[in-house]
Amino acid sequence: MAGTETCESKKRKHEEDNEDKAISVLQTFKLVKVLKEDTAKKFVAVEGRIPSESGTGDEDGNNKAVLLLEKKPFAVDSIEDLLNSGNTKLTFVNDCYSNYQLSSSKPLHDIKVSLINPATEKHIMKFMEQECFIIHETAEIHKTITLPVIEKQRLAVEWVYNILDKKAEVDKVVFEDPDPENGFMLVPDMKWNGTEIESLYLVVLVHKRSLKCIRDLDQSHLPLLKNILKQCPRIIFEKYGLPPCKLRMYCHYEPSYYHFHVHINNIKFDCPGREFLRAYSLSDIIDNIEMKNNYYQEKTLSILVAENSLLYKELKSAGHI
Ligand code: M7G
Repeated sequence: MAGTETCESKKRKHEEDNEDKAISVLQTFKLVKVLKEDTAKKFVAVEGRIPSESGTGDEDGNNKAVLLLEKKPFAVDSIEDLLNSGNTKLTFVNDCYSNYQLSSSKPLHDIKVSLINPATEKHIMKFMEQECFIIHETAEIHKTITLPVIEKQRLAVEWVYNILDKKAEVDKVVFEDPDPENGFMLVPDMKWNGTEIESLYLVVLVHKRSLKCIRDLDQSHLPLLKNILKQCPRIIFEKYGLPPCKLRMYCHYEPSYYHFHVHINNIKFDCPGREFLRAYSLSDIIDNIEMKNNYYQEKTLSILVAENSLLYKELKSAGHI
């Protein structure tokens, strides 16, 4: 018994040390440039440098890093607290209209910070404001241009394998179906804080590692897709009380990460990436494959290509742009 306790407390101490380390890393961040800013969404993505611990950084010993900062939504049930929580200055008044500047010390004004360290050029590109073009990707373009580019330059999916292997986010897993063919893990997306139902966002990661994206899907994957479509809404309703008719379930094409996954979010949530050019509804995917086995191998798919990407360069030199 005493041995178990010592083991537990050692584990806790180790976790606390890791947390302290992760927090102090954030404090060493030096800003290089703004990659993208969205004042309406109160979001900014910046590139910076962080001293490398492994000695793998640049000549100054720094890693490239990407930092994403986003103001969190208001907690409506604390509005009265907020109004009484700090310095209030009147900035405008006319008839029944008035504006105030309220500086609150309440956590209502917390900021969600995401750090990618070390960040690759691909990460930096992903968050950089860029000119984008629509390309109609035929099966032939996919085979001869897109696939070789993906092979050369895709973002690592270590974070996915860490979840599937239970090395990361272990305490966050909402549900697991362990079947290697038709099973999956359901976890909160890192974009979501896990509490506000208005912005509910989960991601389904399939166990089958050979599946990369919707282009790989055919009728042999229908049991997997139907399993996700059937189980996830039920689990989400049981855990979060949000009914199936309030859920958006879709895949991205092209995705950023080539391990097959499904996005699930609250239809109320105005989340990035739900726009028609990238989002393919899971139920439509199932229907299309049921009608035609090789639908996604043959279909021309519209994709958004960023000007600074290798894909853009290759498509341009092949005369597709
Ligand atoms: P995607 O369609 O490949 O690319 O989706 P996108 O990021 O352009 O949408 C990957 C999804 O996985 C996104 O919604 C990410 O927010 C989410 N995600 C990315 N990472 C690195 C993690 C992670 O480490 N943990 C979790 N839980 N979600 C992640």
